[in-house]
This record gives sequence, structure tokens and C-alpha cells, in this order.
Amino acid sequence: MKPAHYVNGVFTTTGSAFPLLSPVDGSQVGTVPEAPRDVVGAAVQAARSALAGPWGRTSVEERCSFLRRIADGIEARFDEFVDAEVADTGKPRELAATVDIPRAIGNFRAYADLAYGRPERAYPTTVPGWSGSGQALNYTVRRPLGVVAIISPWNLPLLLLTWKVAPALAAGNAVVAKPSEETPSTATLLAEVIGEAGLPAGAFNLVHGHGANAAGEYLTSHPGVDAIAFTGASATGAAIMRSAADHVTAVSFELGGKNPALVFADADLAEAVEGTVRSSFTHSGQICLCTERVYVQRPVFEEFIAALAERARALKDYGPMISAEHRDKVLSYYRLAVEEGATVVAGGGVPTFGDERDGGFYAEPTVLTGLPESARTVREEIFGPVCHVAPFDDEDEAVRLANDSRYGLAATVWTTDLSRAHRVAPRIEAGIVWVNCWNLRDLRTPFGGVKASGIGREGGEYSLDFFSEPVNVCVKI
Ligand code: NAD
Ligand code: 6OD
Repeated sequence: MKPAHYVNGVFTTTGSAFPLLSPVDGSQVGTVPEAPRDVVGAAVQAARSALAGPWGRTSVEERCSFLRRIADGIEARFDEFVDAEVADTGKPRELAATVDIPRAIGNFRAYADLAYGRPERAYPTTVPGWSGSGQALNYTVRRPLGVVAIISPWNLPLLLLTWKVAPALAAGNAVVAKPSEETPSTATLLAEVIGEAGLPAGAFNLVHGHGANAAGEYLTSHPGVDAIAFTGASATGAAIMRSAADHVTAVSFELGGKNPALVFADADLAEAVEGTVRSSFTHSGQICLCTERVYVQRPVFEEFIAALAERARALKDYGPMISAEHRDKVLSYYRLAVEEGATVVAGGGVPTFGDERDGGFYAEPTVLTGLPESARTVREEIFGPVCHVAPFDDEDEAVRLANDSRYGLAATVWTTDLSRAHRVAPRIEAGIVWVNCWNLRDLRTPFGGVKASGIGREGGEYSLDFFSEPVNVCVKI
């Protein structure tokens, strides 16, 4: 299905069209409609009306069964979803088939279970001086926030969109979603599946288009939006916060990162190298959780860097950057690193394949070393297949280096010393610390970042909390 808006249960391609390019070879593979302000307004109005209609009267059981039907609907069209995700992003098919699409299904199933099984608290309250039982019962109910705007990025398009849509719907909100302009296809398929699942018209709406001065900003600045859940760059989060300020709209932000890995001399080195290959180069580094700063304890520094470089050079089956613009940004950091004095231990350029990929947006997996901590290459998020490796001497220095960043999303610690792991992990300023693993996910756990990496937490009940408002009811007995 071609990218289309989905407003009040109806597909439309209103608005001018812009080209959709394949990152694999740069060819045009389709067009995307750019939602004008009135289409965004109609989507917000449809969501508001849905809350006043049958959707607003659904029980949590009914909503959870909708979520399960949506999960089944994606599963039934699994290959179509994989094809669409691969076409939009150019990522290896195996990645889409084992991570992105299964996680989208998992997101709906997880929130169906979590929302249905969610306990609420009650407090019997003693009221001094009252006659009779002298008691009251306080209990908490949760109301949806209303109309929620969901804005998602291009790197894990369906995974990150459904990560917010599932809890938002489970909590009873009506949604207006805007996926990235680079990756509109799986979101459109999702709208189709949601329609087939029988969700009342207006409960889920989808608009396509760009961000600044376009559909994204029309949506986040709309006075009819009660909350904004956003995943993307920190600078975009700041811009969205400014537009949200006008209407004091609640925000949940998952933003950028410059994630450290700490490799201690007592680590299983082969495991640490393999883990770092995954954490730095999966999806060509275009995952917010990817490692871009690696700190290795001095006794194993040379051995580690040689092994990592060898593995980076051997990588062959990797995907492109999402766009020519993003590829140019990544390559500009490769050049900057050299200007700043880096030693390029692996990669550092554009690969040649001898096939249609030579017209695509590729960058080589790259390992750098030799930069001071003040270098822009070490401080700024690149979001490509690149890491800088530096030595450290002791635990305190490792923690200090890890924390010396404006970001604080995820960190990885490689050590076989369990006491060290427990000592170091809580000292790291990050929302997520993985020990001897990376990106091992349990959907019930809190997910998010500190400092410029985000506001709030998603995952499990944290998402259900964000997407609902507690109301305390006090009944005098
Ligand atoms: P981006 O911020 O450029 O775009 C994300 C979304 O925001 C897109 O849909 C875009 O159209 C929209 N947008 C852009 N400007 C807007 C504005 N002014 N108002 C409203 N909407 C606007 O990010 P990207 O390039 O798509 O993704 C890469 C970035 O996302 C990286 O920084 C990465 O670290 C971050 N990211 C973070 C997480 C996380 O969970 N923390 C996950 C994925 C990506
Ligand atoms: O696994 C997740 O739930 C999640 N939100 C991943 C984010 C990855 C960032 O690119």
C-alpha cells in the first residue's frame, strides 16, 4: 500500500507529494503526501470526536482485545511488513524480520497483558473523631489523557511507533501519529491493520510529512493535543518542548545518546569485542542505544582495539545510512575526526560493492582512536557505524569518562567481576546500564535517558502512567 494519511478511518493522500528514495541505491521508489495544516487539524478533531464516541466508552478488556487483534493482524501480514521496512530503511532483511516486526507485534501483546493485569491501590482511611466506623475509602482510577500526538523517527520505524501507540491506546487515548518522512510505509500498513481490527474511527489517525514548519510542528503545536510522546534527536525535542510550552502540553521524550562502553581488564575479551561489534555497528550504528565511546582498561587496550578493528573490517552485510544527507553528516564526522587528530584503525570512508549499492548511502564501519575527550567527534552524537576507543586506568576514571557527556541514555559494562558490575552500574549517569550484554530488552522495564537523552521513562507501567492521569476517589463510609 502506498503511503497515505489515515484520518477518521479513511485513507487520503491530500497535500503535495514528495519523493521517497531507496537508501540502498538512491532510486525513487514512491511518493509521500505532505499533510497540510488542515489535514492535521482534521486528524486531531477526529481523535477528539472518537473520545466522545464509542472509543471513549470502551472498557480496558475491550481495548486489550483490540490490541491483540492488531498484533494478530501484523503477524498475518508479516512478510509485507518486513518488505516495507526493508524498502524504506535499506536495513538487512534479517534485522527487520527478527527485531523490528516481531517487536511491533510484541509491543501490542505486551501492553494488552500489562494494561489488563494492572492493579490500582486503595487506602482505607481512618477519620479521627467521626462516629460510626469513622472510615473512608480512597482508591485511584486512571483516566486517559485525551488526544495524544506520537512522533517517531526513521531508524526503527514500526518498533518505535508501536512502542508508543500500543500503551496510548491501551490507556484509552485517541492517537494522532506522525512517522518520519523518511519511513512512511509500515505506519501506513499499521493503519490498515488497525482499521481491519475494528477500532472505532478516529481512535487512531496517521498523518505524514516533515517536522519543522510542517506536519510535525502543526501537530505538536495544536491546542487540541493533550500530550506529546516523541522519539528523535535532542535538538528536535527542544523545538517540540518550545511549541508544547504554549499550551502546557505534557511531554515524554526519548532522545539522542553518545553511549559509553566500559571494558575492564577482567572481562571475557572475546565476548566484549563481539558485544561491541554488535553495540557499535548493528543497523550501521543507527540505533539510539549504539555505543560510540569505548573505554578499555589499559592492560587489554591494544589487544581489544586490534580485535575490534579486525572484526569491523570483516563486516560485509550491512545496511546504508537512511539518506544522502545523513550519510554526508556521518562522513563529515569521519573527516572531522582526522582533522582533530584521530588514528583511523578501520574504515573511515565509503565502501565500494561493485553493484547497485554504489549509488546508495553507505558509510564504512569505522574504529577511531587517539582523540582527546574534548574532541567534537567524542562529544557529539554521530548516529553512524563508528566508535572511538580510548584507554583508562581504574574504575573511578572509567566512571568519570562515561559520565563526561551531555547525554545519558545507555551504557555497557564488560567485566567478570560481579562486585565491580554492581559497584559501577549505579554510578553511571544513564537510564539503562547493560552488563556483559547490549540491547537485551524486557518490555516491562523502564526505558529512557537522563540529561539531554530524554524526559520521563517508557516501558511497562511507566508508559501506562504517562498515557493516563490518576484520579483519586474518596468515599466516606
Ligand atoms: P528527528 O528528531 O530529526 O526526527 C524525528 C521525528 O520528529 C520525525 O518524525 C520528524 O519529522 C519529526 N520532527 C522533526 N522536527 C520537528 C519539529 N520541529 N516538530 C515536530 N516534529 C518534528 O530524528 P531522526 O533523525 O528521525 O532520528 C535520529 C535521532 O533520534 C537520533 O538523535 C537518535 O539518537 C534519536 N533516537 C532516540 C531514540 C531513543 O529511544 N532515545 C530512539 C531512536 C532515535
Ligand atoms: O527497545 C526499545 O523499546 C526502544 N525504545 C529502542 C530504542 C532504540 C533507539 O533507536
